[in-house]
Order: sequence, then C-alpha cells, then structure tokens
Amino acid sequence: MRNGGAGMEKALSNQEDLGGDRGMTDDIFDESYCEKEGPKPAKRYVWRNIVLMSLLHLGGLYGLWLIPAAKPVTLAWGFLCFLLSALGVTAGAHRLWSHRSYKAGLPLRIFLAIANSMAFQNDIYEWARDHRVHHKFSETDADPHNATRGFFFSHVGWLLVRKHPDVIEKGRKLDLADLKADKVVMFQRRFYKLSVVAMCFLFPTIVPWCFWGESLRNSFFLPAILRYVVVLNASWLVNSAAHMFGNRPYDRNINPRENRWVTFGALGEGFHNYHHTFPYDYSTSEFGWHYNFTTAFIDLMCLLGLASDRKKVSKETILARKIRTGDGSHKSG
Ligand code: ST9
Ligand code: ZN
Ligand code: ZN
Repeated sequence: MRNGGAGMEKALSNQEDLGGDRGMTDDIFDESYCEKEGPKPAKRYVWRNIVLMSLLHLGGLYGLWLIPAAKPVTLAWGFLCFLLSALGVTAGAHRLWSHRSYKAGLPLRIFLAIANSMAFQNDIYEWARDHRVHHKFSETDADPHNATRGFFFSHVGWLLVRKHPDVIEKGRKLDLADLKADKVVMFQRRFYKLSVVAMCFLFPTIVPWCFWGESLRNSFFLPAILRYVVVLNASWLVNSAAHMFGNRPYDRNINPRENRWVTFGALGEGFHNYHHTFPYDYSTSEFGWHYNFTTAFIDLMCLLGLASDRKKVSKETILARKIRTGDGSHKSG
C-alpha cells in the first residue's frame, strides 16, 4: 500500500530540510504500525449524532429550496461566510495548526480561530490531533476516517460511531506540545461551544436580518445552516472522494489522489496525493495559486507581514519524486 523504505527515507530527509523549525513531525506516515490481528471491534452507533446530522442536512435541503426567495445580498453574504469559515479550516486548522507549514502572528491566529469556530468542525486542538493521526496512520485502523472502510464511512460515517480504539491509543502518543503551547488554540478550546453558537449560527443570521431586512427564516437557513452543510461536505470530500478518485502523480503506492472537483470546492485542498507525499508544504500543491484560494490568502498574509516562514518543496525534489514513485500521469497533465 505504501512507498518503500527508500521513498520514506527521502520523505524524511525532505522533512528535515524543511521542517526543522516546524516543531513537529507527527504528520509523517509511520510504516512501523501494524493493525491488530483478529476480528474488528463492532460498530457502536452514536444516535445523538445520527439524529442531529440528519436534521442538519434536512435543514440544508430546506435552505436550498429557499434560495429563490432570498435577496441577492443575502446570497452574497452566505458566500462570504463560506469563504471565511473555509479559511478557518484550510489556512487555520489544516495548514497552520495541523502541519505547521507556515507561521502566523497573533492577529492572524485570532482571526483564523474565530473563522474556525464559524466552521464548527470540532475545536482546533481536536481537529489537528485527529488530522495528524490521519496522516501518520493513513488508511489503517488508527486513521479516524480510514478510507478503506468505504466512501460513506470516510465522508461522514466516522462522526456517527465510536472511534476505533487504535485511533485513541495512537493519538494519545502524538506530540501535541505545540498546540498546547498556543494560547489562541487553548482559548478557543475552552470557549468552543459559546464561540460556535456565536460564530456559526448567530453572526451569519443576525447580519442579513439587521442590516438589509432579510427575513429571519432566510437569514437562518441560508448563511447559517446551508452554508455550514456545504462547508462540512466540501471538507468531508477530501477524506472520501480525494482518497478514492483521481490520479497519483507523486506516489502511486498511497490511496490519496489529485481530485480537481474537490480542490475547487475545498479552496485548494484536493491535491491530496501531493499533500500526503509532502504534508509540510504550505501550498498543498506544486501549482501555486491555481485552484488554490488558500495559498493566495496565505501569500497575501505574508505580504502584509501577518505570516511568515512558508515551507515549500523544491521543484527538483518534486520531479525526482514523480519519476521515482509517481503513476506517470504528470507527463500527460
Ligand atoms: C467535522 C470534522 O466535521 C471534519 C474534519 C474534516 C477533516 C478533513 C481533512 C482533510 C484535509 C483538509 C481539508 C480541509 C478542507 C476544508 C474545505 C472547506 C471548504 N487522539 O471523540 P471521543 C480521546 S466535526 C487522542 O468522544 P468517541 C478523547 O480525548 C462536525 N485521543 O471519541 C477522549 O478522551 P477523554 C461536528 C483521542 O467516544 C476520548 O478519546 N462534530 C483521539 O469514540 C473519547 O473521545 C460532530 O459531528 C485522538 N485522535 O466518539 C461529531 N480521539 O475522555 C463530534 C479521541 O480522556 N464528535 N480521543 O477526554 C463526536 O461526537 C465523537 O468524537 C465521535 C467519537 C462520536 C465521532
Ligand atoms: Zn487524507
Ligand atoms: Zn493534512
């Protein structure tokens, strides 16, 4: 399933080149882990999550039906809320806090934490912990959304059942000192529920209702509920579709793929074969701003002096890796 020892060695040496000052290496695949022999533990459904997730998606469908009745400015506001909450996940929880692929000063970290609460995908600490364990033990029992358990499980099913014990066991061994030392991360974790009510539901609803007289029903079901459902599904598609459909130009031995549809919906996060091969690259792709709004955002933040130290893999390393372990598709693309 995975690249051989030579590939891993090379990946680790890239990591040393680039990541010496990242303060963490727990997002690199661990080849030494073996799934336990014997029958798998039975699925334990979490009915509260099943009911709430179903109601949320019904609310999202109702939001879709309301679109023609909404004012255009409400739809534009919904799109802005989509961008903000998506950046809280892509530029925040993912590229900054899970992978430490660039550095952000206090003002940007505060902005990203607020935007992250708007996305309501678990607090940053929990998200980054689950995500590191996903990279380190990808497609095994210790991967929270193990894509070998099927599309539905990796998309949303994993949030509806108790975790496999190996996820928790391996997750407890991760080094999360950098997250614990980040006051913004720990503050958001402490006040997470309150911040979600305020940012995911109240703020998106109140603005259209107060500022341009949109109905309370449209204000709630479009920029709050439908927008939340869209951000969730765009993110989940990275775990499901981008682990199943697409080319593998960088490493044919791993499941994650380059999926342009996912990339488009997830602001640049669908270059997933590249990302699992080089998880420390701040751009999650070799193509700069192409289909990658998150990279453009981080570059703008650097230009403004709010971020720095972007980690980037060299063109030579990428080409050597494509030739050594890729599926050959880069030649046609
Ligand atoms: C959501 C997350 O949607 C989405 C993530 C998407 C990720 C995408 C990644 C792709 C790349 C990036 C692309 C971004 C694209 C964005 C595009 C935007 C347009 N290690 O959790 P519990 C411990 S969330 C170590 O209850 P259960 C834990 O600390 C949506 N320890 O497990 C606790 O210990 P203690 C909203 C761990 O009981 C104990 O275990 N949320 C780990 O199995 C129990 O923890 C939801 O829908 C770990 N990894 O329950 C559901 N994990 O007791 C929220 C756990 O000592 N979650 N522990 O404190 C839940 O309800 C539950 O977690 C559960 C599992 C039911 C899923
Ligand atoms: Zn992945
Ligand atoms: Zn990642």
